[in-house]
Amino acid sequence: MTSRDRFLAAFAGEPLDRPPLWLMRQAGRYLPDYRAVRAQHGFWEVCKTPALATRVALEPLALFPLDAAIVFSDILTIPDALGLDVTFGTGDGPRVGRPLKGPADVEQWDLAGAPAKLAFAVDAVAHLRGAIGERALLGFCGSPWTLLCYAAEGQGSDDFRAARTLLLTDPALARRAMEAFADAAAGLLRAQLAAGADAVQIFDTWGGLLPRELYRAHVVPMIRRIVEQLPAVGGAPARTILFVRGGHHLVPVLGETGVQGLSLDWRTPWREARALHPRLVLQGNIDPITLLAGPDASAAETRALLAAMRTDDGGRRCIANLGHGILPPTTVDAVSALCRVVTEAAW
Ligand code: 1CP
Repeated sequence: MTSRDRFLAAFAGEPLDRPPLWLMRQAGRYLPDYRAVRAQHGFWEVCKTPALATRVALEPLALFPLDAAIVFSDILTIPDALGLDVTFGTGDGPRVGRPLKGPADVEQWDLAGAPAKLAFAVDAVAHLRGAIGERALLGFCGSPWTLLCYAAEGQGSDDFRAARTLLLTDPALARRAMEAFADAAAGLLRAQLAAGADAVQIFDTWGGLLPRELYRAHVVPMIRRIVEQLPAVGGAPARTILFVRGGHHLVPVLGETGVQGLSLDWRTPWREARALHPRLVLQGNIDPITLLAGPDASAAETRALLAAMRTDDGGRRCIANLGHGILPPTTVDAVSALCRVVTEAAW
């Protein structure tokens, strides 16, 4: 079974020889070649130069037996393309030059011009597709809610109170902004699928900040809005995965988004999610901190996860991954230990 076949079989609900494996944020700051590239080039420059984006996306595939590549880009490409002017300083997080302050801002966002400004994130997919052989390929975007968090706050935050307040004080404006993000995201994902992505992941990093009923009322329809704009492939719905960080309390309503797969946060018990969603692909969900605890801890945690996966449905519809992205101090040895347990799993 090739890596790509294994990944597609997980979505088709077919038997697996073992779960396919990839790792959120598998490219990036924990890798030596990535740091070398970043010493020479700005972050947007790496994203917007297909040869550089491909080089950093390939580095983890050369080091680890991963079944899938994810295009090198960022969720904040969409607000930047709409005109919010996103920059990354050295060391700190993103800054939004033109944050969302009121209705007049949304009126100025350039939805019509976004596809041309996002063409680099489609070219990067096409470039990577040609370089990864029989591996699966993922495109991605940020969820409209998580993009609203950065747009309203203007920068990173622990609690994103500007966006959460906006949702309560001016839900109509929050909705207009999220609809713009959803439509731009759908356009990007459609183009990435057409350029050779096998699946797309929607990152809702800050979805877990919302209580269930607010999430259901305001965010679920926005994820649906994206999913409904993606074309079917060979009679089956486009392969979509939704990751909601801190979203344990939201898992019961996430099926209403229409996605085909859920990427579970590390705090969500695998079996609880499986009981709620027997037909969805589940992905996850090793705690990234486990990797900081070293190779032995990583291997033990991975074995426990595989045991939980195997008890349901004969181990189908599973993707081995982390419960959030790899952290910068992670060692190559710890990642290797995790990968070895998955690739040697008896299924
Ligand atoms: O070199 C650097 O310092 C830049 C660090 C970096 C990297 C490597 C940023 C800035 N973005 C990325 C790439 C990236 N971002 C990828 C592709 C790499 C891969 O996975 O292999 C992906 C999928 C993302 C997604 C992303 N960006 C998310 C969602 C996933 C998650 O981790 O929760 C979020 C929230 C962002 C915003 C962002 N971009 C970069 C930073 C430092 C941040 C976080 C800002 C904050 O603290 O709020």
